[in-house]
Parts: sequence; C-alpha cells; structure tokens
Amino acid sequence: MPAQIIDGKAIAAAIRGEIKAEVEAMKAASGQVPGLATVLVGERKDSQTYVRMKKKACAEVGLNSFSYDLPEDVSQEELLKLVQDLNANSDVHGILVQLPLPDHLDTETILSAISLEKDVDGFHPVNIGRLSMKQREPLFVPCTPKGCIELLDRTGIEIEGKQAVVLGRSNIVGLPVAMLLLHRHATLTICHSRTRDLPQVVRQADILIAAVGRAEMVRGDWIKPGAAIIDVGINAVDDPTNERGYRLVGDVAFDEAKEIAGAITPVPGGVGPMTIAMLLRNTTDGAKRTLAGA
Ligand code: NAP
Ligand code: L37
Repeated sequence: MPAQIIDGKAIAAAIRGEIKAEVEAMKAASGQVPGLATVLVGERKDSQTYVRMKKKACAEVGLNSFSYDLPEDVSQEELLKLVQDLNANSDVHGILVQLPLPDHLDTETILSAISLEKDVDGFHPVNIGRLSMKQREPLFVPCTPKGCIELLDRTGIEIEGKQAVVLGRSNIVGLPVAMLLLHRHATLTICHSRTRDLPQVVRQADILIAAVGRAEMVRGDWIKPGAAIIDVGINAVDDPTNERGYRLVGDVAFDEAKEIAGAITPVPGGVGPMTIAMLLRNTTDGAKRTLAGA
C-alpha cells in the first residue's frame, strides 16, 4: 500500500488559522498585536524568497512585520546596532536574522546579541543550550525542527520508543531536531558525511528525518517498510520543462520511497510551509509572554 502523504501545506494552513484567531483575541483584549522584525543581509535569492514568504504570512494572520534589508557589505557594528535597537523596541516581539550571513560577519556574535525573549528562531546559544539539556526549557525552539515534530504529532505518528534516524547535524536543522526526538523518547541515530554504510543505518529507521541538502540521495530500497519520512531537503534541479528552468526536490527519492514508507512529506509542500507557520507560532507566543509580564 502506498504511503500516506503528509500534507504540510494543509497542516500549516490550519496552524495559521489557529494563530489568526489568537491574534484577534489578543488585539481585542489588549489593543496589541505580535510584531516580527526580519533582517536580511545581502541579495541571496533563496533568502529573499523565504523572507518575502515570512512577511506575507505575517500579514495573512494579522501580525505586524518590520523588515530591514541591509547591503551585503554592512559592518558588524551596524548590524549589531540594529539588533540592539530592535531589542529595545516594544512593538517587536520577535527578531529573525535570516541565515546564512556573509562571511565577514560573525554569526555567533550577532545571534548572541538578540534578546533571549525575542529569539524566535531559537538560535541564541542559551536557547540551543537549554534545548540540549534535560529539564531545561528553551524560550523558543527552532522553527524547522519544531515543524518536523509538529508534522509527526498532527499525523498521529508516535515517537516514544521508536528508532529515529536523523541525516545531517547542522545547527539549524539536524542537531536541534535530534534533540527534540530524544526528549520525546526516541532511540536516536545521527548521521553525517562520515557515516559508514548509510543505507544500512537508514534501514533501521521507524522515523527518518532527512536534512542533508543532496537531491534524492535516499533511495527507496533504503527505507524500512512502514517508516515515517520527514524530508527537510530543498534542492533545485534543472528542469527545462518548468517555466523557472528548475524544480525543487527533497533529499529522498519521493516516487520510490512512497511505495515503501508508511507516511512521507512531499517537497515542496512538506516541511517548508511548517517552518513559516512555526515562526508565526513563536512570535505570537513571545508576544503573549511579554503581555503577561512573564
Ligand atoms: P548543511 O548545513 O549543509 O548540513 C548538511 C548536513 O548533511 C551536514 O551535517 C553534513 O555532514 C550532512 N551531509 C552532507 N552530505 C552528506 C552525505 N552525502 N551523506 C551523509 N550526510 C551528509 O545543511 P542544512 O542547513 O542543515 O540544510 C539541509 C537541507 O535542508 C538543505 O537542502 C536545506 O535547503 C534544507 N532546509 C530546509 C528548510 C525548510 O524549511 N524546509 C529549512 C532549512 C534548511 P557534515 O556535518 O559531516 O558536513
Ligand atoms: N527560521 N529559517 C529560519 N531562519 C533562518 O535563518 N535560513 C533560515 C531559515 N530557513 C528557511 O526559511 N527555510 C525555508 C525553506 C523553505 C520554505 C520556507 C523556509 C518554503 O516554504 N518552501 C516551499 C517552497 C518555496 C519555493 O517554491 O521556493 C515548500 O513548499 O517547501
């Protein structure tokens, strides 16, 4: 039986609907609405697209968004000054500095400057540290990893006691999603570029999270029958039949895997829309905490 297709687009739309109702209630009760500041440095096409989609999603659910587009050669001091101004701005409840930053900027210093209470990406070292420890609650969980777990939960896929395999160990996806699975009592394996016999490791997975950035690397015969697959990869491959000249594919060969898996996310329309929904969730939660004086 072919796999259940996990419709990230529909699940994200449902979540945006929930947030919209909360924002309306907040506005009626306090006169305030959550505000997100987006900071984009340089002109990377993919980053521009994602930031544009984030601002559009804010508008759709009634959040304020404030956008700051800085030139590629902005100095570290100027960027830090902007972050400090946003920390002090009470209309701003969340600050998102879109990564990656150009090489001359020190990402760690910039992310550390964001107020913990406004770190809606969850990339501040203190939030990452808390995420990695037992019984320490981060103020915010990174959006893409949180979206992966939400997809499993809303599809009714149990995590506790399952063999989970995460492909990738990056700071923004692989590592935090692995921590979340561990907290949810999965038995965890993390793979990376030095892992030996990847297909054999992947075959153990009841839950597979693929975040490597290699088009269709995971083949159908790597999949354990019935496994749940969350494909985080977003890879552009040439396609002259497409008007853009390319199409997006995941890290998993979808057509092969769907014949064997129990459930699978498509690309596009899987994790991507969830990343944005979780950003709106975090910003709204941050604003609620601030209004409650917590
Ligand atoms: P990244 O920083 O490049 O990390 C890739 C990870 O994959 C690294 O840990 C790397 O291992 C590992 N890897 C690379 N080639 C491998 C191979 N052949 N076998 C096994 N492991 C391999 O990438 P990222 O930022 O985590 O992003 C991963 C993918 O997710 C990309 O396609 C990106 O576009 C996508 N993404 C999607 C969303 C979304 O919302 N859907 C959000 C963020 C990213 P080493 O550590 O050994 O180098
Ligand atoms: N929060 N996310 C946060 N902070 C960052 O610093 N880089 C980064 C980040 N990454 C990010 O925003 N990724 C992302 C990836 C894909 C989508 C959204 C965000 C997405 O919605 N993708 C669509 C397809 C979009 C397209 O056609 O180009 C999808 O359906 O997958």
